[in-house]
Amino acid sequence: MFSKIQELAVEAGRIILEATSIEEAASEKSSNSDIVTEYDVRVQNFLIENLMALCPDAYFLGEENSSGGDEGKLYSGKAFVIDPIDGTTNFVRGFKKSSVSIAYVEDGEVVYGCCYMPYCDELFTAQKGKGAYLNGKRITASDRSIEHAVVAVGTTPYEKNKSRATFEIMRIMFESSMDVRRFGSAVIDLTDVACGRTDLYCELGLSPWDHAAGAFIAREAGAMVSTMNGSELPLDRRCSVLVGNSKCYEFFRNSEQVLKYKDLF
Ligand code: LIP
Repeated sequence: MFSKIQELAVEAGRIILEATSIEEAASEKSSNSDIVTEYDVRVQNFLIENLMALCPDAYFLGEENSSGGDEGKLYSGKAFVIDPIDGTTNFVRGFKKSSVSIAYVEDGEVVYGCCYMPYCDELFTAQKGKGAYLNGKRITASDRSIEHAVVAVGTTPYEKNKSRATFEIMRIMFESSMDVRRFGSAVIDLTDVACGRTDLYCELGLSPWDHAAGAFIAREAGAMVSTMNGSELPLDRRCSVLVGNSKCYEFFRNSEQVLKYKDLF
C-alpha cells in the first residue's frame, strides 16, 4: 500500500505542475490570508478517490473538507490526513515551494508519512520504526548547536492575533542562531529539519493536515517533535508545533525569553 501512496503523491504533484491561471482559480476562505484554489480541491479529490480504493474503510481528514464518515476513526481505526497543496499562497504566487502531504493513521498514531514537492521532485517518506528517506536515500536530522543553526519560523497567518509572539520568538531565534527562514509551507519546514537542511522549526498554529506527515517523517529522522509545550501533536485540532534536533529543541524549550509566551503554546 505504501508504494501506491507514493505513486499517488507524485501523480498529484503532476496536477500542481500542470496548473494554469492559478490566481484566477483562487478564492478566500476564512480570511484574506487563507486561500484555496480549484487545484487544491482537484488534488484532494484525486487523492481521496484513489486512497479510498486502496483502503475503503478509512476516514479521510483533508484541508478542503473531510470525507464525512466517522471522525472517531482518527483515534480508533484507519484514517488518512491529507494536505493536497501545502503552501497554497506559494502556489498561487508562483514561489514553487508547495507540497502534497499524506499521512496514514492507525488507532490515532501516524504509521506512514509521504510528502512530495513537485517543483524540486523531492519525495520524503517514512514508515513507523523504519527511518526516514528522501528519494530513497536515508536522512537524519542535524546535530548542530543553536549557535550554528538555521531556524525556520512559521508566521501563522490565519491567526494574526499571535503575530506579536511569533515575531518576538523569531527575533529570539534569530539572535541565538545563524539565521532564520520563512518558507510559507509547514511541510517544507518539517522535512527540511528531517534532512538536516534546517535545525529547528516552530509555528504557533498549524492544522493537523499541515503537520501530520511531515512531523512524523522528522521524528523518524531522529528529530524531537511536539507542541511548543512538549505535548504530542493532536490530529483533531490546531496546535503549536516545535520540531528540531535535540540541542536546538531543548534550547527553545528552556529559553526564559520564549517561555514568556507559553500561554499561546
Ligand atoms: C500553510 C502552512 C504554513 C502556515 C500557513 C498555512 P496551507 O498551509 O504550510 O506554514 O504558516 O498558515 O497553514 O494553508 O498553505 O496548506
